[in-house]
Formats: sequence, C-alpha cells, structure tokens
Amino acid sequence: MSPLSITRTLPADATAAALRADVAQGLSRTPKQLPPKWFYDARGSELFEDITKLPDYYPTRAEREILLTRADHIAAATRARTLIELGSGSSDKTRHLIGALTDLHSYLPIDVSESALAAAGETLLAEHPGLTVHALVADFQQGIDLPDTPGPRLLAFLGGTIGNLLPEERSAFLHSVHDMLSPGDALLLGTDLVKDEATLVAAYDDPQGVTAAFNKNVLEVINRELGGDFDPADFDHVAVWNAEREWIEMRLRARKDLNIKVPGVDLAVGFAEGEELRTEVSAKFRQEGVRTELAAAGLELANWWTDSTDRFALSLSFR
Ligand code: AVJ
Repeated sequence: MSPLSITRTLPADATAAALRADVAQGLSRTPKQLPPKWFYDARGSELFEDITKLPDYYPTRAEREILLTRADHIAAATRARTLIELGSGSSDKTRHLIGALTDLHSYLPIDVSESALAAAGETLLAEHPGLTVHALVADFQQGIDLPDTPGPRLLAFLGGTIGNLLPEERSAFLHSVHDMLSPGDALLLGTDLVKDEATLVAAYDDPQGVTAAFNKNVLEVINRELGGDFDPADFDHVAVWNAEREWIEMRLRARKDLNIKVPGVDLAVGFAEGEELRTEVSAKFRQEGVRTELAAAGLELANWWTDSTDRFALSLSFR
C-alpha cells in the first residue's frame, strides 16, 4: 500500500442521505435545529481555520500550548504505534504529537472533510517520510472500521469537538471509543472549560464576523446540496451561553418573516421574524464531569493538563 491512502468508509450517498434527514427533521421541528457537522464543506473548513486564528478564539492556542508542553509525557505514557485522530481537520496541532511519538508506525486521520484530509496528509508525509497515513473520510458518530495497524493505539479527539455532541450522543460516542480500543490503549481528549460568560461569548461572536460567516455557511451548504433558497443576509448570527447546561449555543435568527423552499427534501418552511435555528452546541466542561463520563464508558482518567490560563484541558485516559 502507498504511504498515503484516502478511504471513504461511507458511500457518498450515505452522507447526502444523512444531510437530507437532518435538514428535513431539523427544520420541521420546534425549535428548529441542525447538527454542526454540516458547517464543514471546503469553505466551512477554511472559515474554521480562520476562526482558530482570531484573538478571541482561545481554545486552539490553549490546546496547542498543552500539547507542546506535554507531548513527551504522552509519548512515554502511551508508547503509541498507531495514532488515530477523529475530526483531524488540518492536523495542525497533531504534528507536535507525531514528532514526539518515537515508535509511531501509522497515522489515521478521520474527518468528514475530504479536502482537509488530503491537504493534511500530504503535509505530514513530507515531514515524516517513514509514516504510513491512512486517511478516512468518515463520520465518527456512525462507527468506523479501522485498518489493521500495530498497537498500542492512541486515539486523539482534540479541539473540544466532543462539546459539539449532545449529552446522549457524547455517552454513545465514548462507548464507541471504548469499543475501538484494546486494553492498554489510550484516549487523548481536548475539552474546553467552563469560565466567565464574557470570555465564552466573545470566542463565538468575534467583531471580525468570521464566526458569523462560518455559522451562515450551513445555509450555503443547504442551498448547494439541496437546492435551498436561503439568503444568508436574512439571518443574524447569535451566540448565547446556556448557564444551566453549561454550553454555548450558536443560532441563526431570522431578520424578518420568511418562506424558505428546500426542494431536495420537498420542504417549504416558514420562519417568523426573530425565530431562531440552533446550529451548534459547544459544551464546556469541568474535571469531575469529564472523569465521570469517561468512567461510565470504561475509560480511566490518568492525566488532566490545563493551559497556563486554565481555559482548556487535555486529558489522557486508558481503557
Ligand atoms: C469544532 C469544537 C472546535 O465548538 O469551538 C468554533 C467549532 N464553532 N466556533 C467549537 C466552532 C464556532 C469548535 N470546535
């Protein structure tokens, strides 16, 4: 096998069917909602990369700081020969880890965005010519068939993306992680932490408007894939802190009464002025909550590291 392969584990029409189902159901219910995974077409992935460079969006920098300072510890504790990364995107932070994992044989980046995977795979191979890279275009919520590569395995789920899952989805996800691992394998998990509301809201509502454009991109995806007639300018970007659930919600709020057609799912849907469509939940965590959720899935927390400002945590747990 060539050192870089890209495999679609889902047929392309499964992704299209999932989008249709999510749009048909999510726009028909009250309140309206869509899962955040549909942000990430090529344009959305690019906008997310821009978000990570915004002054107010601290999670990426905080997590990179932790990875840089702890990579050697992670390498020594796991001795991983296979690194699996879910939601790998540009694999940018992962390269610190790859550099530290001296026995690494295979890197398995997994993402819904094929464009991000291809670019990241090429760059990593140029830097680590001995590495085998099996990129998988897959939805980690659907369950993934992994290629047979040597253990021990380290599964990395960075960026705080676990916060984009709802509590029931999170539990199902952690159980499926447990099932993907063997005893002695490890999970490296990035979680954004509960903090003051102003810092959190600023991270999801930047004055440059990049997050607003990212949020509205889901409407462009629906227009392109399903023939929708959304005008993104008819919506305002909204980011609110839900103190009870301890999560940020991104929403799109209709600026006036609207009648939207989405022919790809045979849908006509009305928005009243001010009506909101929830497009993302981004949960924030505390150490005890993470420990408890991991333990419920059969994973034992071994290390908990935070950045120098205590905004973000990286945890290492073992099956
Ligand atoms: C994909 C989890 C890293 O929830 O912070 C960034 C996505 N949404 N700005 C997050 C996101 C709005 C992001 N993660």
